[in-house]
Amino acid sequence: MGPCRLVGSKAEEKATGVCGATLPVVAARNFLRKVAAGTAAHSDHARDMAYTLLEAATGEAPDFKIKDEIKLRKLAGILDISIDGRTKEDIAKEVAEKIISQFGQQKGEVVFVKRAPGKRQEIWRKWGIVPRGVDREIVEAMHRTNMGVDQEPENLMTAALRVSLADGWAGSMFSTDITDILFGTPSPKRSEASIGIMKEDEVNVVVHGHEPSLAEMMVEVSQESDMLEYARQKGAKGINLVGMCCTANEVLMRHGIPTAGGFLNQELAVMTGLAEAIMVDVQCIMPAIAQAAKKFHTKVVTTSGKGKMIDAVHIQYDEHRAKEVAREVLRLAIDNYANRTTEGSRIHETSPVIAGFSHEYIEYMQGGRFRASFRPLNDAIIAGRIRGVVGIVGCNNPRIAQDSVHDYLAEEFVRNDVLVVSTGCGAAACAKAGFMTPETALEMAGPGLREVCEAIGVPPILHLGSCVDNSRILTVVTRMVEEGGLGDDISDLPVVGIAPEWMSEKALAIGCYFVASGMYVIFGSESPVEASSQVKNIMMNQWEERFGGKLEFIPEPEEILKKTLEAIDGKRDRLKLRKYEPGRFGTERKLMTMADRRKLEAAARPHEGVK
Ligand code: MSK
Repeated sequence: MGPCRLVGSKAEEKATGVCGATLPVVAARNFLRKVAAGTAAHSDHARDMAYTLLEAATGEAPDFKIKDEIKLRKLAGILDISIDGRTKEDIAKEVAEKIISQFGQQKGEVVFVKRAPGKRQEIWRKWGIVPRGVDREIVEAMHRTNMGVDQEPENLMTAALRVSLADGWAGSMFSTDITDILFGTPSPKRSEASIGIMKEDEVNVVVHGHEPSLAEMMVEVSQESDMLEYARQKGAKGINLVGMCCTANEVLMRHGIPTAGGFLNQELAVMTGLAEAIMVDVQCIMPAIAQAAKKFHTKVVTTSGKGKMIDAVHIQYDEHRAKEVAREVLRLAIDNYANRTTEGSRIHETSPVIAGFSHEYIEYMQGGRFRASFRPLNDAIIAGRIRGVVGIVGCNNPRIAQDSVHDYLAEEFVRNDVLVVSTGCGAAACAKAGFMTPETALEMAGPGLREVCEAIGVPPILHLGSCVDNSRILTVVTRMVEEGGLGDDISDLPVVGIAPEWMSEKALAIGCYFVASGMYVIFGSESPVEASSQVKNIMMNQWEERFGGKLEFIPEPEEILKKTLEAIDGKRDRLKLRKYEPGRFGTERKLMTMADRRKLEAAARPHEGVK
C-alpha cells in the first residue's frame, strides 16, 4: 500500500494503485517526497553549521573562530539582533540560537523570507507557500505523502514549492551565511582542477562530501610543521590536500585547495592508486568507493554518525575536538603512504581555475569598497552587452557522458554573451574544462560579454560555490532587482536556472525554490514525472501563471540552449530592453590579411593614398 510507483504498461494517466490513487497523484506524491528529502539534506547540514557557530561562540568548540565579523553583524541586523556594545561571540551566540529556532518554528514565516523582493513575498503569501519552519515543512511533506493523505496533484505540487522555499530561503541560506562567518566570505582564489592534481611523491588526502567544518580543520592541520615532519619521516615530500564534490568547492573558494572534480570523479580518485585516504562526511558519497578501494591501498574514512559505510574506517567527527580528529585522519593517511602497491592510472593535465565569487565579492568587483553595487551588471544587461544570466548548477549522472552537457552549454552561453554563474558539480565541470579563468573571456566569449569581463577582470563563468551556495544565486538575483532597471521582481529578470546532468533529490529542491522565486528552470536528463501530463502541466503552466517561474525537463542539450536563449530574449522584450544583437559591442576578432592591413594603414594616413 505504498509509497507506490506506477510504472511499465500501467503507466498511463488513467492507471490507479490498489487504493485508487491515480497516476498523477502518485507522480506528484513521489515528487514532493524527493523535494522534501533534498530540503532535509541541505537543512540538516545547515543545522550542524548553526550548532558549530553556537559552540564556537560559547567556547565549547575552541578550534572554531569567527572569521567574518562584518558578515556576522550584517546577519544580526537581518535577524533584528542588537549589536551595540556587544562582543562578536555574544552576537554570534544569539544569531546561532535564532537560526536554530527557525528549524523548529511552528507558526509564522521563516525569517529570511523578508530578504526576497517585496513583490515576491506577496506572491508567496497569496498562494500560501511561505514556509513556517524548516522541520515543520519537511515533516508535513512526509505526512501528506503517506498512504491515504493528500490525494490532489495540485495540492501536492504546491506543497513541493513550499518545502523547497524552506531549503532556498532558510536551510541553504543559513548554511551559506554561517559558513562565511566561521571560515570567511570567499573572494577569488587561483587554483587547479582535475584528477591530475594527485602527487606521486606526497601524501594525498581527498576531502569529499559537503559539510566544510572538518575539511577546514584538515586544511589547517595539513600545514602544521609536526604533520609535515611526520609525512617526511614516512618518506613523502609533503601533504597534498585534494577536494572532491562540494567539500572541494568549499575549500577551493576559501583556501585555493585544488579540486579533483565532481560526483562522478570519486571512484577515479581511488583508481589513481595515489590516494592514501578519502575522508567523507555526508551526501553524494558512493558506497562504491570503499569497494574500489579494496583493489588499492586507499582508506575510505567516514566521519559522520549519519553516514557510515561498509568496508570503510570510521573516525567520528566531534566539533569539540575538531583539530584532534583531523590530525587522527591525517596520521592514518600518512601511515598509509608506504602501502602503495597497485599501480593506478590517471591523467596528468590540470586546468587553472579562479574560484570564490561570493555575492559580496560580485558586488565589490563592480565598484570597489565604497561604490559596490550591481549597477554595472544591470546596465550591461540593459544595453545588451550581456544578453542575460544563466545559472548552470547540479550534479553529474552516469546516464550522461560526464560534464558533456555542462561544458557544451557553458561554452555556448558565453559565446552568446550570456554570463554564467555555476555551483556544485557544474562548477567542477567548468573548472576542469579550463573555463573559469579571465582568459576564457578572450578565447570564447561574445564581444559584449568579453568587454565587460575584460573591464572587471573576471571569467565569464563565475564559480559561486557548493550546492547550498545556490542561495547565493537567490541573493544575486534579488540584488539585481533592488538595483533597478530590470523590473520589480525576480520573474522579470532575463535569467534562467539549469541543472543539465542532475541526479540528486537536492537538485530537485533547488530547482523548485528557483521556480517558486520566479525563475524558468530547465533540467536535462530524465523527468521523474514524465508519465503524468497533468503534473507536467502544473509545473509548466499553473506554476508559471501563479509564480512566474516554471520547471521543464528537456533531455536534448541543443533544445535546452534554444529554449534558454528564447526565454532570455522574451524577458528582454517584456522589459522593453534593446534587442540583443550579436556582435553589436566590442570588436569581433578577425584574422587580418595583408590587404586588410594596408586598408587600415591607408585610413590612418588618408593624405598619402593607397600604394
Ligand atoms: S555534490 S548534489 S552531485 S551538485 Fe553537492 Fe554534486 Fe549534485 Fe552532489
